[in-house]
Amino acid sequence: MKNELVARILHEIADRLDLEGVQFKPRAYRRAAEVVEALAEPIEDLVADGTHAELPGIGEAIAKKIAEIVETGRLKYHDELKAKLPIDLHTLTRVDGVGPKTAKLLYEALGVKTLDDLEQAARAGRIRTVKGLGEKTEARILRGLAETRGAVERMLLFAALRLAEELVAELRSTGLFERVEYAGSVRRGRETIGDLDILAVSAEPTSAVAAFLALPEVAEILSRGDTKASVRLGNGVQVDLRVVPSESFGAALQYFTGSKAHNIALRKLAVARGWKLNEYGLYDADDKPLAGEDEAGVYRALGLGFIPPELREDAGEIEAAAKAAARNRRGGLPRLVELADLQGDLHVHTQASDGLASIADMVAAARARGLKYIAITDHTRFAEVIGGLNVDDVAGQIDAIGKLNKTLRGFHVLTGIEVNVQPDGSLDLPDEVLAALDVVVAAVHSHFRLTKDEMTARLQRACENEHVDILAHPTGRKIGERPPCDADWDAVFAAAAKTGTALEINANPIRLDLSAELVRRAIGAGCKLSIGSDAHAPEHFEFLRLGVLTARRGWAEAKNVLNVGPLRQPR
Ligand code: DGT
Ligand code: CA
Ligand code: CA
Repeated sequence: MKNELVARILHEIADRLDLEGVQFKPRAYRRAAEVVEALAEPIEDLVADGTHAELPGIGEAIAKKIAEIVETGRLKYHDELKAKLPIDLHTLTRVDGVGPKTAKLLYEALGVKTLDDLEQAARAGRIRTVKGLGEKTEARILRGLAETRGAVERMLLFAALRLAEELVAELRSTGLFERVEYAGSVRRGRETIGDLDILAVSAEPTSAVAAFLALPEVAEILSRGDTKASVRLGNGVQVDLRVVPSESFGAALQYFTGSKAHNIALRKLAVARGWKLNEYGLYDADDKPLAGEDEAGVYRALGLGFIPPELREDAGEIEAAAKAAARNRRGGLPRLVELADLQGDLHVHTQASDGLASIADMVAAARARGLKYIAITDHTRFAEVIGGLNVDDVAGQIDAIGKLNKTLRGFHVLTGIEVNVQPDGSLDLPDEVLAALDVVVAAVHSHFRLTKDEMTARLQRACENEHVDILAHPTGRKIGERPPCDADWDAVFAAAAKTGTALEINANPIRLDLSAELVRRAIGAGCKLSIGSDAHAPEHFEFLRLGVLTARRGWAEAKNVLNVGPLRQPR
């Protein structure tokens, strides 16, 4: 689907119009981009019957432009704007410390057009020579570059999952396959994905490979064989397909799911018994097959409980799976939290701040996903969010939610707020206002570059406020855009555990914050977790799935998660 492409071009038009000093128009393009980004269905389907013009915030002119992008893959108007300022604005502005204005400044002063140019300029110490920028900016850009480099060639998990599922569905619909599954890092739920690995069983491998090569997304064939092929899609993503015999499917799924480190550790276990493990199966010393058709069978034959893909990083999961595996299918592995365990979402926005929908619309979408409660946690009115809530607005929203709750059966809306944690750790709403709300989510939205000690004290102080229930997106990182802030996480987690403040796993695709590594440490420190969508549109409840994958990669069980199970009586 082309939603991402359309949203990216619209965002970039907004940035470029901003730089030209154009009024109002940038806002319209930005809103249109957000609407397209939030869509669950492919934009090309809406364009096909013209209904994209009926989307909220999309006027006639922008609707025409969207149709042009969908039909031709580009937009003349965008090309004209690009000709005036010929730089890779989208990639450059992904670097922490580089906004559109800085990018323009760097182009005019130093001729920086690409990420490579930026890196050269930063390394040569030329950025500090530009009027308005300095050594501090240069150092920040150098740090940011490392982050962006790592992610630019990799895809976010959300996009990768959608793509993998689409490709698998398309292959299944050809009728040429007995089985098709995706493997690799996307199956393990890693936060970024290098390429997609698809595994299949087919009675006619040659036709099966041909069907893969004929998929409409394929732009370039990288290699082809009788039972495997690699392609590059139009969006630049590489996809590998392997067709295997059905008696090897489980072993191949295990092998190509990885991780490599997990596979190596597993193979050692086989070798220690004088056996052999590869993508075709598990074999004894006489080459007699012991397992291969089904994945769990491979683990069982090795004396292990089934290890969920999210845990396969050689981080203690094999030792855990070996414990008491004979008596218990899971061995000593955790009973990982599942999406179906979640009954609520404690981080939701509406159009009262920077969301796109009403409370009622968000409630309807949450119900449709099987949730039983949500907390409305709009932003306060601080500098960066236009239209956030002030003290009077909070009172008004509490009233409105009270009335709405009277009309709902089997669903409850909690009142809440997302308060800003200021640099000294205080909050931007007075305690008596916070006391009147069911849920207080506290989050850092500015001053990310305090020293480690300052940031630690800031987050600890936020936890220590008795009204704060959840510390949202604790590290502030944006994958590929902004590195996590520097804090003594064990000290922050200790404060959270002591005060009963839950730590959020923010499920927004670009955040996934806490990361899986920090989730595991937070659980070790005795903290509760809250898996929050941070939804700004009805479709965003889908993000919860990413939050659950991240929780699972951090070894989280249902009992570690606040929004599992029915709502306990609000205070
Ligand atoms: P990615 O694509 O970078 O996000 O990460 P993966 O994990 O999908 O890695 P990829 O696509 O290179 O390979 C898919 C899986 O195949 C990998 O997770 C484990 C397996 N694999 C690849 N190369 C090796 C290897 O040299 N040894 C072993 N044991 N397994 C390998
Ligand atoms: Ca891969
Ligand atoms: Ca691969």
